[in-house]
Amino acid sequence: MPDLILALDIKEKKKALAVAHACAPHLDAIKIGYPLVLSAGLSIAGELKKEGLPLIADFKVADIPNTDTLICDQVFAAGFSGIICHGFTGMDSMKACVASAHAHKGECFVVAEMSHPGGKEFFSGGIPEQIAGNAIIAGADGIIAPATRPDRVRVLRGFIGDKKILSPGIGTQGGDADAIATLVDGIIVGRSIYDAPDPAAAAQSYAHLRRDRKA
Ligand code: OMP
Repeated sequence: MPDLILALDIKEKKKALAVAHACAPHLDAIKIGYPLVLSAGLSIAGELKKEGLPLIADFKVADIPNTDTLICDQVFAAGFSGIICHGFTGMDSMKACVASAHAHKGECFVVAEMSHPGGKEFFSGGIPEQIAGNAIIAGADGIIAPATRPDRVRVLRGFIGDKKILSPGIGTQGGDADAIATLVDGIIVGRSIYDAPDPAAAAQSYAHLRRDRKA
């Protein structure tokens, strides 16, 4: 059963910290990216770490290897334990992100196929399969694959074996958590939790899907 990863895409620092704190008992990890870091600064990672949960940096890193390394090294130095990068940049760029992650005892996840409607325009025609396969060759710890298309997640699973699949697109984007839970290792949920009238209760509503942490 999958981990529950909160996508904390809130711009206001105070609100972000409050939502993280309220939801923390019901989460397995928190993912932040440009929306929060651009407004609150990278040091927000240190504050969120106080919740005692793994922190994933969603910067969808997509550059030449040297720049990727410069980005990833700063991310891990700030306290993150995982990074999301793109795979269309090629094997050398992916390897740079993986090397930085593993040098810091962190994890690297590669976007294989995106969850939004436009994600089908270029993440199609065998490309996601190729990215997923290359991500594994590059040593990545897993891929990002769309909860909005469980059939595609099933296909991509065939290319990555027992590496992790983290899956966004649940709730607001239309994906069904129950339909995807048995196929993936982590479900990523943002607005359906943080925009709910009671974010903690919304996070708790996924409890039946989460791995038994004591098992
Ligand atoms: P909600 O749609 O609000 O649940 O948020 C989904 C989160 O997952 C956001 O942080 C997105 O940036 C992220 N995401 C996708 O929605 N689709 C993708 O294909 C990939 C990601 C991601 O890499 O996390």
